[in-house]
Amino acid sequence: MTELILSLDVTGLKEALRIAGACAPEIDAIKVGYPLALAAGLGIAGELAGFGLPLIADFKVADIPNTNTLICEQVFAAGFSAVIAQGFPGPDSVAACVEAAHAHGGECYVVAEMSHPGALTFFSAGVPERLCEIVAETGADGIIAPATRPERVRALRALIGKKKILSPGIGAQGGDPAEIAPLVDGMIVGRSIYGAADPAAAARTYAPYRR
Ligand code: O7M
Repeated sequence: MTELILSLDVTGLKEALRIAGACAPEIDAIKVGYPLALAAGLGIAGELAGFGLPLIADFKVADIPNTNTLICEQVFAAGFSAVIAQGFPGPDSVAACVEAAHAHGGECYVVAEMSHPGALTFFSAGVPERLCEIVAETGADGIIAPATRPERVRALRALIGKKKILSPGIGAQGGDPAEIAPLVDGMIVGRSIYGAADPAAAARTYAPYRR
């Protein structure tokens, strides 16, 4: 099953609810990041709950373990079902997110490699591979890996086995859904859906890649 995760990076509450409502039948989850959470507050999770979809908090949590715990407690108390953490602060910081997520029946994903060109400045030379080891060590639920580099997704899949891969970079960043969908568990798509004149119709174009 390859899920379609709408990255709802809009900054107006009404716009967010309109797009989420229109797209809900066509998608499997909604990812909320800083643009919408900073604009609308963490209560956005409660506002979106009515659509009945899993809500992923993309706060790329990257602090010391105690602070990560405090952040994740807020995320899950607000009603999110998953959180995304950075792995580079180290295994104890990731473990804090994983423990908070699992204590609430939620999930934690770790960014293994980012999708933009400049990501290779630091997400290279064995770093993503080491981050996958941290995912295994901490019991995290999966990784974020770049749809813009399918060959890297294949390499990271070999390391993480059956854990989930959620993959951004499709559409606006050039990633091809036909190529990436068979490799991953979730396609993260933002602008090419929420920026379309008809977001629901845009979301429907991904239907052939949802297995
Ligand atoms: O489809 P887009 O390019 O409009 O949006 C992609 C979304 O995925 C957007 O919310 C980004 O912040 C996010 N993202 C990336 O684009 N690249 C990454 O490497 C990682 C993420 C992400 O979701 O990290 C959890």
